[in-house]
Amino acid sequence: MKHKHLTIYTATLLITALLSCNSTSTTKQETNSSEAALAMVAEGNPEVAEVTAAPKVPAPVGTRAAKKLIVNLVTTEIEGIIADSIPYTFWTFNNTVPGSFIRVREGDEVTLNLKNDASSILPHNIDLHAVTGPGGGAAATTAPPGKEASFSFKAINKGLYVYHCAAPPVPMHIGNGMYGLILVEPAGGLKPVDREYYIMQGDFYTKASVVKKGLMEFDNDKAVAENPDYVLFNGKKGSLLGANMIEAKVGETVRLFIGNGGPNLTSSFHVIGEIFDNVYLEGGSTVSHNIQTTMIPAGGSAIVEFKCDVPGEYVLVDHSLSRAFNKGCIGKLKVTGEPNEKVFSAKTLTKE
Ligand SMILES: [Cu+2]
Repeated sequence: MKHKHLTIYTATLLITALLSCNSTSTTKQETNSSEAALAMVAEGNPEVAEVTAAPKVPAPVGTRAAKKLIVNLVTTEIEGIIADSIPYTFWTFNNTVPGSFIRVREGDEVTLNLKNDASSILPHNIDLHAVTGPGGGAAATTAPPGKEASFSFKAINKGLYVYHCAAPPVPMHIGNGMYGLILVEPAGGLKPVDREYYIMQGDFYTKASVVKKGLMEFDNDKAVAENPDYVLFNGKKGSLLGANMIEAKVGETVRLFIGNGGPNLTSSFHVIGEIFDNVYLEGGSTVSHNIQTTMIPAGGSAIVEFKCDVPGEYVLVDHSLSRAFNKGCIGKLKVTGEPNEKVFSAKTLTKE
């Protein structure tokens, strides 16, 4: 017995030592990663980056070297439909909620040009969480209506980051839809998958506009109380339903870039009938496996990956379910292909 105890004790010590050694080296590697990205030289002439409206994402960076990129965004104040033919005054980056998806590689040197459309009433700017520097670029890019402002940054930390307008009052600018995602891919790129989609959750607080009959606009009292009328994927009820469902085929791997613009609520992101094989927690470098629901803070993100094993319609929700079933936070992934009855069989047993 004594010998057995000693063996278990020795084994425990060994495992503890290995684990602590591993965690030390991981930390060191991560520190060196941003240092390595900082040292990368982005050569050649600047190129205009491809940006996309949700649920589409730009092409992966693949194996290309670090380069110089130009990202052009326009801020606008426009009327759009929030739900059931109800118009709402959205404030946007590139006329969409969420704003355009930006995809860069670590080590890239990015010049961001922010033009505030001449039809705007207020100044706007951009704070990118992927930026290391004061305000994430907010002060540097503050532009009155009709003006343009620019700044440059080097993408030194890989991950999936939120960007948003940070002009005061900030909750109002975000609450009107001024947010989006920027992905900083690692050198060599993320592992290829069959399908990638861009989805952002936001909470919306509405009241009747005094400017135009029937039009809705931001309600500050409801925002302060954190009691939204709508919680939505991609800025519109039904944006991922019916003809707008995202799609995949049986056997394909799917990667979702999920963001939460807020301005207030934390999301409990879940896909009914799927288990996430991989989740890049909070959009960072820690990858967890076999996750049912992942928490996405306001101003945060997650990358989720899974393989589609059987056909059907899979419902995307914030698992704070009143938001899904009463406030609009619901979407669908349609998977087509052959059934696999080993994985799932819908045969029901009837009792006489
Ligand atoms: Cu703004």
